[in-house]
Amino acid sequence: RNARMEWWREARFGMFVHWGLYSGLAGTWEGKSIGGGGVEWLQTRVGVDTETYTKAAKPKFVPKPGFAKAWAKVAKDAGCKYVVFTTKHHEGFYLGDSKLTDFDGKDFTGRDLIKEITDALHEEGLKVGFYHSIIDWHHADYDFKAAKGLPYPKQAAEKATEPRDQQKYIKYLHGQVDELLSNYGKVDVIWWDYSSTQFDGDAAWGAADLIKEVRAKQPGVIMNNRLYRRPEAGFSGMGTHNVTDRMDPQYGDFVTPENNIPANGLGTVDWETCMTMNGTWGFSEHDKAWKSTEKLIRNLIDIASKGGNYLLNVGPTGDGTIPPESVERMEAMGAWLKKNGEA
Ligand code: FUL
Repeated sequence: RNARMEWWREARFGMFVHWGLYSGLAGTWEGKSIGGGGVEWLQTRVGVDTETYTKAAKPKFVPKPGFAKAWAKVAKDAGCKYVVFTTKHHEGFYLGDSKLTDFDGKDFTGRDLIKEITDALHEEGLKVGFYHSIIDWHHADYDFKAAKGLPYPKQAAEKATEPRDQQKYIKYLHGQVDELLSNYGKVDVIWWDYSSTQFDGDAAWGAADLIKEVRAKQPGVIMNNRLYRRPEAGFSGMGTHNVTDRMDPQYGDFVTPENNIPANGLGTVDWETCMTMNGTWGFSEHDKAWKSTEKLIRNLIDIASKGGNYLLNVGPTGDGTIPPESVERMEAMGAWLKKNGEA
């Protein structure tokens, strides 16, 4: 474990990217803002089924040529050592070319977008992380009833009369993870998202097997612990309670609090704070509440000084453009790091 964690412990700064079908919708449904917060949840927030959602979202998701190179450059110039991007978010849309579904980049755009992004990151010498959602609002066997309490689009639930077989979904999830580890060369991080308090991660997602499968295929991969429920590890309301003395490699390698790191850090536990630059992970045309560059630099110093990594999010638009406000902030952080001899 120490061997695979070495680069990560030195890295300190990474770029997070939330990009999917929701990006083109930009936090707007039927001409109105869906409100603040994570607009990548648009489908559940407005309650629609996949068909309705896809019809609106697909025409607005049009990746421009070379978008991935631009991402890689922004990250590199900012002094990031790694990039974690959404290979699939809760909506279920897979950015690559999957044999297991046609709800993917290849079928929608004719391109394997995961490959484009991964190649671009490798060219810049950046480490590659895959955020992969274990929640899936699209898959016909994703059992939202078994997934007690995990949000699921209401209208979709009403329409779902066919029985669902979570075992089939688990097979699909594991199969797609295998594709992720087979098709894009070396993977450095898998960032699972997310199990919740109610779950037995093993029964719901085949969590223990998933971790074993990843390790068998690519032993160097570093994983977060969001496959499990509290208190074993897991999604702890984005906080850090209950995880400090419980981080065991069988649950993953690091924890992912979003804030509130105690003054002395988290002892021997490896952690990474992920954060938005405004108030949403996915792109919103309404959210202009950008954190100041000074604030972001202070966060980086604070987190690094307590022994953590800072995974700072950008949410590109439907054509893959990182908003200028984000680019500007990333550039300023890079300039600061250079001046202070860190990049
Ligand atoms: C959460 C997700 O539900 C959000 O949409 C976002 O991806 C955040 C980083 O993690 O669990």
